[in-house]
Parts: sequence; structure tokens; C-alpha cells
Amino acid sequence: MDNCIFCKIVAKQIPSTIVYEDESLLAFKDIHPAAPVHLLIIPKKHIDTLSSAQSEHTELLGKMLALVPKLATEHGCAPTVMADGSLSGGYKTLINTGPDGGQEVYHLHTHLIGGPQPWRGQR
Ligand code: IU
Repeated sequence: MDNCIFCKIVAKQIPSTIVYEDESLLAFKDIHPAAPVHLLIIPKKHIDTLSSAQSEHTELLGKMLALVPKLATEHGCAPTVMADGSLSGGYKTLINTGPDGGQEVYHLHTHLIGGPQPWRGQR
């Protein structure tokens, strides 16, 4: 898509801090991080929203989701078991969809938001 900012990031026409890339996915740091770790995982192929995804995209969606725990581990925010057996760390995985879903950029993306959260304990 000519006027899509994330397509331009995929094409490296706009700079971004890329943390992962393969033949179908790109992950980069959000420019306005909401937490110490805030990454966006996008398909290289343009899909407007989660609701625009078709059955042919099922494998791609699975790959996007499967990349989340790998990147969380690499960026130090995966849940870990402490010496006393309690759990520490963790992250949110978010796909805003459409205006009421708070979507601002219409190129499908998964947020990975990790580290200490101001909203911790809330739903
Ligand atoms: P949303 O789910 O569409 O609301 O989130 C869009 C995100 O894309 C938001 O967190 C922005 O900070 C982020 N972003 C970016 O990382 N780089 C950009 O060039 C633009 C938006 I435009």
C-alpha cells in the first residue's frame, strides 16, 4: 500500500529499530513506548486489520503470535519462576482493531508490551 507507514517501514523507506525480520514478518520498537518493552510485530504483506484477515492468513497469524514469546524472552520480559516459586515478569499482547478498538495504524500489528505496568492488577 503506497500510503501505509508500516509498509514503508517494511520497505526500509522509513527508519525503525528492527528487532526481528524473516520472509513474512517484521518486528520493531514502538516509537512511543507505553512500557520498558514495547514492540510491534507486523506481517510484511499489507493487511488492514485483524478483521480483514482471511482464512489464507491463518498460518501468518499463527506465526505472528508464536513470535511473541520468543521476543519477550529475548527482551527480558517473559514470565520467570523465582527462587521462592512465585512468578515474576510478563507482558501484554494486544491487537487493536478498528476505531472502537483504538486502532490508529491500519496495517495489522500485534503489540508486545512488557515490563512494570502502571495498570498492573487491572483487567
Ligand atoms: P494502534 O494499535 O494502531 O493504536 O497502535 C499504533 C502504534 O504504532 C502506536 O503505539 C504508535 O506509537 C506506533 N507507531 C510506530 O511505532 N511508528 C510509527 O511510525 C507510527 C506509529 I505513525
